[in-house]
Amino acid sequence: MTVAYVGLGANLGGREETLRRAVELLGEADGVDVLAVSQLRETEPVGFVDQPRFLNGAVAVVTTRTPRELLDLLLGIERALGRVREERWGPRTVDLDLLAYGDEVVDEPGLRVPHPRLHERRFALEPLAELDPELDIPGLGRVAARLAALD
Ligand code: GSY
Repeated sequence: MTVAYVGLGANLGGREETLRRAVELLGEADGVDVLAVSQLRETEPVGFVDQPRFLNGAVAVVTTRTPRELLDLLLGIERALGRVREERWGPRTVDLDLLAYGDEVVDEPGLRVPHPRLHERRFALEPLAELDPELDIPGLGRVAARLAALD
């Protein structure tokens, strides 16, 4: 059993409803139990800024799935909730990112854990710090300290 963290994001359609449904589907999947869900917060778009504001959060799960199996589940939930692969930095109906998986580091085609841009993303670090400020992410250190370093 491993504790993993999944980032939640959406900036199209019924954002909150979609993210709540994503968490439900995650909890209904085999080998995944939801431990905690952060608040959902409105955030300014980062990167491509000319797009609607995002709703972002994070969820902690305990899982018997491997990182690849968990990623496949996240992609399946995104598809079930109507996500089509839009432009890379553009708006999206739902975005589920595998942010961290225990203390494991994975670097494979299509799968990098911890998420390679986590250290620079306030919209991902803030909900993680809410779930567990002491969370120690391989290569990053404690999330609360990382967040403070962004200030
Ligand atoms: O996977 C990240 C999608 N994304 C976001 C996001 O989730 N939140 C904010 N605030 N900006 C973003 N830019 C991109 S791309």
